[in-house]
Amino acid sequence: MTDNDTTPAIDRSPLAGRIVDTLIHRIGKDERAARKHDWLAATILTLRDEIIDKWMASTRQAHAAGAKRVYYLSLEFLIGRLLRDALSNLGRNAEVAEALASLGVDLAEIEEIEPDAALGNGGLGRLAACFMESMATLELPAYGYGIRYVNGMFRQRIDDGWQVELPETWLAHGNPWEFERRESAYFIGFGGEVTGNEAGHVHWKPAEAVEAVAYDTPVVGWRGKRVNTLRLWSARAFDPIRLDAFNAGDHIGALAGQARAESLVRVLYPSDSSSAGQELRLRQEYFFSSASIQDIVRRHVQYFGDIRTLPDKAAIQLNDTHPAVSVAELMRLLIDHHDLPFEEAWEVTRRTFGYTNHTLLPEALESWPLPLFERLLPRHMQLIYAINGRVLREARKSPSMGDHSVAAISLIDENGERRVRMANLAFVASHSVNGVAALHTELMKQTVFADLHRLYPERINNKTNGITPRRWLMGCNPALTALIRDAIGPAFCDDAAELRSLDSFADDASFRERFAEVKRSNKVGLSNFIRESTGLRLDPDALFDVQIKRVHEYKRQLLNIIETVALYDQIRSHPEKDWTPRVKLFAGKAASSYHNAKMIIKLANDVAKRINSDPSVGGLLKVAFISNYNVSLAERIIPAADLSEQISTAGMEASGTGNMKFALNGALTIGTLDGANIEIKDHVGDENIVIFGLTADEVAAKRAGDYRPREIIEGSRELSQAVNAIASGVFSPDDPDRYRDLMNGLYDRDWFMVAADFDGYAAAQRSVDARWADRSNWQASAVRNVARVGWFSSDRTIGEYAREIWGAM
Ligand code: 4GP
Repeated sequence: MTDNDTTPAIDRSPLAGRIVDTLIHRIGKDERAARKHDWLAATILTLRDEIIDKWMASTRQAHAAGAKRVYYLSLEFLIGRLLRDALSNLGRNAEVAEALASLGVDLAEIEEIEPDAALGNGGLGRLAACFMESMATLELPAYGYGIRYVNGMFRQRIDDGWQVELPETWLAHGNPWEFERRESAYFIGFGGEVTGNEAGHVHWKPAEAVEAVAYDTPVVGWRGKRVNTLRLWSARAFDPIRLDAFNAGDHIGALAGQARAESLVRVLYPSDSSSAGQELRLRQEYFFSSASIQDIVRRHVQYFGDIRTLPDKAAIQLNDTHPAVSVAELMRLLIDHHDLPFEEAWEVTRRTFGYTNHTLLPEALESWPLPLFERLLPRHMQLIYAINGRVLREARKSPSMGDHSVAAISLIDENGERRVRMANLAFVASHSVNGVAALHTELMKQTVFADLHRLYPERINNKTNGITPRRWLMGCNPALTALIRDAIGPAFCDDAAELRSLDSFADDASFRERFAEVKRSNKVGLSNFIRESTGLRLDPDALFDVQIKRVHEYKRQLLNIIETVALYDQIRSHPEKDWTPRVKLFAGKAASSYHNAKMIIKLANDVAKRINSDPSVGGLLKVAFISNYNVSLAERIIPAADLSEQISTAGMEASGTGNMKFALNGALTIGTLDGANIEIKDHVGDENIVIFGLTADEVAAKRAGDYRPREIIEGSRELSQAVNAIASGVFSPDDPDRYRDLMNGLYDRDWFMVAADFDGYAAAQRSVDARWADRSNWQASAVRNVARVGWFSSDRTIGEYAREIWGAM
């Protein structure tokens, strides 16, 4: 940073002294040579030193109390940056900013260069991160377990409108947050054979093995009351180099073992709703499940002695089915290593596990070809057969279970190529199975788990998702936080439900004005960012209409884009009308193998290019696709949004959590009756949300019946004009056929009901225009949104998990 020679040492606080000391003695740089990354690392390491004391105290306390521990197993943790969060949760922001300033370093600037830890694809991974923070806040002794991917979610670049995927190198400058725990290493085997002896002891002799090594990151709860551990596994070969091979001249081959081990933790699979289907993915799942279960069992035996008391002292939550093989792994350890009889092991397992389902999309329901599973995990396959036998016998006893139901319950899918059904395994092995929003939970009972639900009617329960208000209000929107504190005092910082007191301020004109000023200044900030990164100039007084999330057909970015095109047509045909100036913002990544999602990104960019350069819309409409959507970008965009697009095909978005973040920051939702939108509507009130479109039942009925999208498109002038314009190359003159297939998909099938919902959506958008015209009413609604969504705090959600599933509170 700056040359600090002139900074007099006497002005420095002890904290500033500690940061410099860290810089010199742990980074090995003096102030003159230090670059921004060095200051960032020195600041984090200094803070980490202080966190360690609390961390150890937390562990000691849980140990002394003999407390039950919660283990959250997740293949994804989308944690984002940690410094700002940690500082704010420790209440050290001002002090650290001041100390750094005395060293000529700007805290905000170094916060900005902290890489995003993007170890997840989307909602499920971000939920895991919010949950980690809330568990620490509620002072639950909890561990998160996952994989330390070397390359997390890919970095997205937009080249000529196309998504290009680049490796994300979040570890390039090292990771000052983490501790490598060389002593916490486990043997993870694959393949080989299973033998038994006369005494009935089973022995699995794996053909290959790697070592799982733990890396721990502290997770600081609000007010620093408790610090929990996020333990991520990395892989190492037992023989990092085969010297015989090396000395014989095979320099590459000598390192193959290490390369194979590393490949296990190299990448996060870039898919959030289609199972990757690769052997490597199954290996990853087993690798982290086995390491985590071994660690949990070791800790329990060390502290409590008797493995049979595991369910009293440990609750293991499976974040979707990715860690479901843990069930078989625990059974294996209990039976083969701890000599429990099968029935007793099963009882321990079932009482220990809970399973959360995050999506009903059929392509996301994981199943593995049986031969693959058996080859990789022969002992686990035996145990799964044994579990299956037990479950099916139970099912057969129930008179209401016919052959069809028994086949649906089976852990083995016998239709076509035989496969192991991970969702069924997770379901039968858990004492609790939960959905993530009320509608989703109902649909779980009616659809994918209908038969399992009849067999075990007590098992399915709902836990509506939540978000941490520390990151998603206090961290990302300090101006709004200060305004709220001014109005209602600080109680909401400790309990988001207290936001309710803000409700009456919706009627206070002067408060509304200040509220509007905060929003405007956030919009100015975002506009500046967009101008700097794309060159596009935006009017901060226009309505900022935002859709940011993974790009997927069911989330219907396409509906939004087509409506944008229709609006563009209308503005051009009727320039005399009083149009609402709008900015349409998009951001999101498409899975690399998902063709249509990538075409939708290109279309958004093509439409943006055309509209933004057309003088005839007179600046009334601008469209921007912001590249590389991630947690930090969301933190920047959400506080600046006026309108939140939550327009999935009803029945397909399990919950959504972006919807909650926008409402908490004073955006109105335009949305379908899907996922948690329904509960958001119940909380904010019908008059403070814009709902349109088919219900989940109507979608199901249409799909089962005679849905004819072509007739609908042809019957709607606006829609057919927009679809035809796109299909005929108006937005892709360089390649007029580019969108023909995408549009034909709407005419011919339209599985996601874009056509059916178009008119309703367009009408809802015009009602948004009308609301926006009455600005004080709009602001009042925005204030009411903030005031009424405190319930969607992940503290509330975690409280429910802790009491109703984990028995840990
Ligand atoms: C997501 C769901 O699509 C989203 O609706 C939900 O809010 C989120 O989980 C958290 O529960 N699912 C995934 C996934 O991210 O990979 O299945």
